[in-house]
Amino acid sequence: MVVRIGIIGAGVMGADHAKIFAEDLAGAELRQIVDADPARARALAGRFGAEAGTDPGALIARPDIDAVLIASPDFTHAPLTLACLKAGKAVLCEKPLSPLSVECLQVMEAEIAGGVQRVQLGFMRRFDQSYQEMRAALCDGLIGRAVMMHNFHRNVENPAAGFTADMAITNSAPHEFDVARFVLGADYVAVTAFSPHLASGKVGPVVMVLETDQGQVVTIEVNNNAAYGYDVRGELVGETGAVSLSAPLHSRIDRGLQQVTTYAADWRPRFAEAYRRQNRAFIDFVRSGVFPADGASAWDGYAASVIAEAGVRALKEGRRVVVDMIAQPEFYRKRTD
Ligand code: ISE
Repeated sequence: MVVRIGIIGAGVMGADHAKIFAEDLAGAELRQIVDADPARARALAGRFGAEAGTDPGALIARPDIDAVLIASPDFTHAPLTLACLKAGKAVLCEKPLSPLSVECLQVMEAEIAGGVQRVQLGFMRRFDQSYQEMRAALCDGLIGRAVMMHNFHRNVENPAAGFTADMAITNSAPHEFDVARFVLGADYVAVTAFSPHLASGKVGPVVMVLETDQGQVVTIEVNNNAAYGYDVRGELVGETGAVSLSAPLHSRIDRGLQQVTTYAADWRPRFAEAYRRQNRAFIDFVRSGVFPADGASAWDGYAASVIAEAGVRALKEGRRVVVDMIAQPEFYRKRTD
């Protein structure tokens, strides 16, 4: 079965997903790309021989589209996911599912009411080889019981005018919130947050300390104005050993008494293979109806949103905030554990 895909949003991530579905994966066919900007939709659709449009509702309603990739602005993710569920379409939604946990709950309620799991969330780091090896080392007992996980997430500069420290928590940090849950198999119980000041007046880094329900500590630094390059690092510390992430490195220049390696300008090269694996898993999910073993569900989207809200409050109020999650519904337990 060829999975016929529609993409909502023709920005950076819409374009990346369009290329993956159109050129990198067998079994997927790109039918339509819509964007609020008709010229942007036409330009991207034209590259891949897909139709262009501006109306997400019309795309979701098309009987010749099986599955929808949502890559529009964060605040549209939950309403569009709900529309897809109503139309019985499978969805791969870019993170976050919503910046508001209450909207994630609405998505979960709608999915549960439909009785079939259809929503996969774009937490692609779960499919990254380095995080997978980190998790496997822990599961295989190579480092003993996990004690701490340290995470560094640095972007060259923040994405757009209007970016705030809160958005570092609701838009960038969800990757770490999710992948640390994935690696540790734990949930969060509390968070504390700090934001050192930058003399440049730009949005400063946000540093969070999270406590898990298994007594571990997770540290997260998100710096959206690191200036020097896109840099993601991480280390999982166990009682008898530790595992560090290692970014793929294809070359190194030695000259003038120096050894030089380069950084990419954004996250796409670092996680290119993870995106391909994630989207491959989504295609398999649409065909088989079996939710991907490593995939992030609407429940995982909710978990990331709840911790993000607690992180924003912790930063604003300058105190430790307790994380208040609902119990995991049976519907997600059966399929994702
Ligand atoms: C962006 O939205 C992403 O999803 C990237 O993966 C991340 O590195 C970046 O910080 C986010 O703003």
